[in-house]
Amino acid sequence: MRRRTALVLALGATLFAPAEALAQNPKLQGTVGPGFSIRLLGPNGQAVTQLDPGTYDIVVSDLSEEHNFHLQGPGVNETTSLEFVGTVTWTVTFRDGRYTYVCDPHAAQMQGSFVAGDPPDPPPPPLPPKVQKLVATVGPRATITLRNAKGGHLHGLKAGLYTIVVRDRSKLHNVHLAGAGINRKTKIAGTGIVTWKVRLRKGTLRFYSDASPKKLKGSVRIG
Ligand SMILES: [Cu+2]
Repeated sequence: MRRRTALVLALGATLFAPAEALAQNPKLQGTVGPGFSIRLLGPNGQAVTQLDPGTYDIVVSDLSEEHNFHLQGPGVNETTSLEFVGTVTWTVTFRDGRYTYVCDPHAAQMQGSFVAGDPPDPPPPPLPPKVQKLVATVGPRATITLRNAKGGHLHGLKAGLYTIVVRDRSKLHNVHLAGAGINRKTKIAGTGIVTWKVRLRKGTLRFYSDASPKKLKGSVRIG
């Protein structure tokens, strides 16, 4: 045994610089359980938040049957099973990117993450919900429509905030929107343009003229 080690070391010394031949993968210590805790510590005993890309040995102590340790990110997807209790070592190579470790059944409360190298910027936060625009038109002939801002037909809408531009172009008809959380109308004899800001709820939004509610009518599903 000793002879073999010596031989490997001698070979290593000729093939590599000595420091590289003896270099070991840096070690990280992952622990999950026994309570609702999950950790990944670096050689200094601090939680890992930033690493250089490269190959690491991850020693994972899974201390609970209720929890697992799942490490995921670019090029890496390692997990202990839920029932497993014990210690495993994974040799993984981190490249530039973001990595997360979670207990899968309790991912909301048992999770952590770190970055390796110089990852791409995180995606921007989601924009506030857009107020969508609709256009309701009655007249000048005996027609009523509810369209999107580009004049396209509606095939169902999502519940949410809407600006509805109401174009009443007929002195014989009005626009009446009812259902899905609203009930508003223009005057039959009047004409003009008004804008209503409304919050549409799930249901059926009906639009019709009160002068001819069976002929000038339509509806759209709000889902
Ligand atoms: Cu868990």
